[in-house]
Amino acid sequence: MIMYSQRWIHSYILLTNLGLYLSCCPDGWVKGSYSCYYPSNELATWMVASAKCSHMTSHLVVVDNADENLFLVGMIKEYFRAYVRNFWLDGNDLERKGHYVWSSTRQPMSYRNWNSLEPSGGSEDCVEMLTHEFADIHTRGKWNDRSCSHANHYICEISLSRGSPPFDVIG
Ligand SMILES: [Ca+2]
Ligand SMILES: [Ca+2]
Repeated sequence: MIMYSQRWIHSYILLTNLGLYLSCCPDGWVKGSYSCYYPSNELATWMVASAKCSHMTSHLVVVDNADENLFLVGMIKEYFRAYVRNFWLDGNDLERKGHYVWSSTRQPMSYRNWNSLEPSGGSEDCVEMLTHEFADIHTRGKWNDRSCSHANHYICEISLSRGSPPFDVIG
């Protein structure tokens, strides 16, 4: 349903290599306040999802605050019927058990939105957002640690340059 333009991605790579920054989003990406987001239709393990985002010069989504979390919930809701499972975020505790970091920055999570009784640990090392499975009006948008080999949807993120001119050019 959501497509991104390969040509646009290549232009983006070229621009970022030149040290320039984006103020608009590639085709098929959804524009937020500070980032572009790509919610996948396909299902993938956390590792594959992370690699897919890297391939698009992006990373799995890093959720910085409640506003961003709320935006993502709204974005998923808009295309709700296209999805069947939950969405991978960039977080995991693969390096140090119980020490959750954002994989792309290796920074600890300053904002967290765990569901009650989560993270439950054990063999569950990757962070998903509840949107479909285990999701109801109270838990939608909350986070759960889950086996990294589970097949989920995922959200990729590209940061927009901050302090860009106050106009939006979409596409
Ligand atoms: Ca973010
Ligand atoms: Ca869990």
